[in-house]
Parts: sequence; C-alpha cells; structure tokens
Amino acid sequence: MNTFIKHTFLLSTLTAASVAHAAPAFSCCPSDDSYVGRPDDHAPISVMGDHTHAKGGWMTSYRYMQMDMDGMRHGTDRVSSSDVFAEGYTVTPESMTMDMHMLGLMYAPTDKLTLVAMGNYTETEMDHRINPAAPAPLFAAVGGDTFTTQTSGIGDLKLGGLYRFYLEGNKKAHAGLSLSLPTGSIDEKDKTPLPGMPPSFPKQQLPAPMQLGSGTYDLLPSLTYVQQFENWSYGAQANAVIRLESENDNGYRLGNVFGATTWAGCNLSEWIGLNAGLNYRYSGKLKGNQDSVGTTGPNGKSVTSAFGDNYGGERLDAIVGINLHMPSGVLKGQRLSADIRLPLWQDLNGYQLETDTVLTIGWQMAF
Ligand SMILES: [Cu+2]
Repeated sequence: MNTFIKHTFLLSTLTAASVAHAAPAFSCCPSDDSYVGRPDDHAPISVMGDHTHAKGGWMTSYRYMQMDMDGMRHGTDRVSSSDVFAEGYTVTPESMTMDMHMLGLMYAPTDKLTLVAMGNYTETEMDHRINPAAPAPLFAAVGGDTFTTQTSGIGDLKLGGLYRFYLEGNKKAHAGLSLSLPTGSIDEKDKTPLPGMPPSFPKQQLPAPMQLGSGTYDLLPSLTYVQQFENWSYGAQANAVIRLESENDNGYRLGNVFGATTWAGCNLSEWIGLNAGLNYRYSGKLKGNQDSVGTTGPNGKSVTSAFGDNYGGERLDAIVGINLHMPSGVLKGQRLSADIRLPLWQDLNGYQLETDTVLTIGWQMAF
C-alpha cells in the first residue's frame, strides 16, 4: 500500500501542476498582495478544515452534500445482484442516497488558532433486492421482491481547532485536531423482511451504513499546506479518522480512515474561481458484530452489510469545483461554492455499494 500512496501523491501533484500551468491562460484577476479574501483562498468546498482565520474572525457555513451510490462492487469489479446472491446472501443493497446538511462555525481567538465546530443532519435511503430463491413468506413480508429502508436525524458533532504553525510569504501550513462526539444515533430501525412476519411486523435494527453516527468517540487529525500565487494557488491535506474505542454500544467499530487530498485553484476574476483536485481515501473494515443485525438468512447469509468484511477499501476521486466570493457590497464576505467528486478508481473490500457521485454545495459567511 505504501507504493500505492506514493503513486497517488505523485499523480495528485502532477494534476495540481498541470492545472497550475493552465491557469495563466485565463488569468485576469487583479494582483492581491494580501493573498486573502479571494476565491481560491478556500479549497474545494468538500475539503474540511482547509483554512484558518485572522484574530477575531468568525465564520458560519452551511454545506449540503449528496452522495449517490448505485450498484454493487466486489474489489474493483462491478457485480450484479445475481452475483451477490450466488455468494449466498438473501438480500443485497442495490442503491443508496445520502443527503447531509452540515452547519459549521469557526472562530479565531488568535492569528494562529482557529476553533471549529460542525454538526450535521443526515437523511439516508437504501434500496434492496431479495434473492429470487428465497422462500415466499419473505416476499410476502415486504409485499414484493424489493424494499427500501430510510433513516434521518442528527449526526456526530465535531469540535476542535486548527493551528497555523507556519507562515512564510505566500506559503502557509496548519495542523488540525477535532474530536467527533457520538451524538448520532446507532439504533436506527426500519422494516426488513423476516419470514413469517405479518404485514405490520416490527422494525429491525439496521446495519451500520444506515446509522447516523459512528457510535464511538473519534479523533480527526489533519495537516494542510497551501501556497498562493498572483492568480492561482495549490494545496494539499492529509487527514484521518481514528476510532478511540474498541466498540460502540452495539458491539462494533467502524474502520479507521486515512485521506489525502491535493487541489489547485485559479481565479478568473476577483469574485469567481475554479478548482480541481484529487482525493485518495483508505478506510478499514468494520470490527466486531453488529448487535441485533442478523447474519443468517434462508439462503445462507442475511445481507452484505451485516458483515464487517464488506466494509472499507480504497478509492481515488477527481474533484472539480467553483468558488464565488463577494469582495465588496452588501454580500461582502460571503461565499457560494460547489464541487463534485467523481470516482476514478475504487477497490472495495468484499461486496459493497459503489459510490458514483458526491456533490457538495456550500454557503459561507465571514464576519
Ligand atoms: Cu472559515
């Protein structure tokens, strides 16, 4: 994997460099000696903890993220529902959407330290298909060969800070550390098919992808470097999610996450900027058994998401985005941004839904 990460960094750097070389072709924005308050002062909006604020600065933000997952994958290969059933599963997920509303607050007590808080409200919906070879009562229980589960609610609250330890000319770097509190529910239930259940059967505990939080205290370290030039800039960030507990109240622990992102941003004018980047992400398998989530079914196994081996993997996404920044007028200090992440490559453990697009739209206001 080390070799792989090296290659990823190399690829990311090359992409950033090629975007950077392209930048002067549409350079137009007036020179800004301060290197702050310009569109590319922020990374693509889906990158968290990308910037700090000057002493006394506040910022509120709202981000809407929509993740679209359609179709199953085994390793790097697309697989059909029949392929999953052939592995002895009674039920397979077929698609999932996640809509996340994120509210953020930043405050800088000093030029070096910026405190950050972020909360979210999440809605998830997953469509499943039942193995055609399953016994009839299973289909009767949900009234068909497919069924959908839904959850919504508050997710995990993240509190922490960003410390800018390096600033020299147009180069700067900061380290971040946040604690994720298990405020999101891990007890979400919905109707899933059980043989012999009447139409009004009770709701069942849902597998981890449908839960609203991790259920554990998690540590979120990050390291960010940015260099800005007259009309463009580039940045890189490494981040991680480290689970601080061996299991949550439902007997399992999500895998740790390691991410690396590079991006380059270019200003078309003093209020509009485009950006592009690459994100590599590794996540580990789920450890432990999910309490109250059955692992056996009439066809051998229950559903793929009941098994820890069907969690985690590696992925490489391309990021393309736009940042609008209002330098003056009634909207002074406000930003409107959007970016989309598209998978270039994904290698998933076991059998899992693949991610097709992640769209993030954000509004930020500094004061
Ligand atoms: Cu901010």
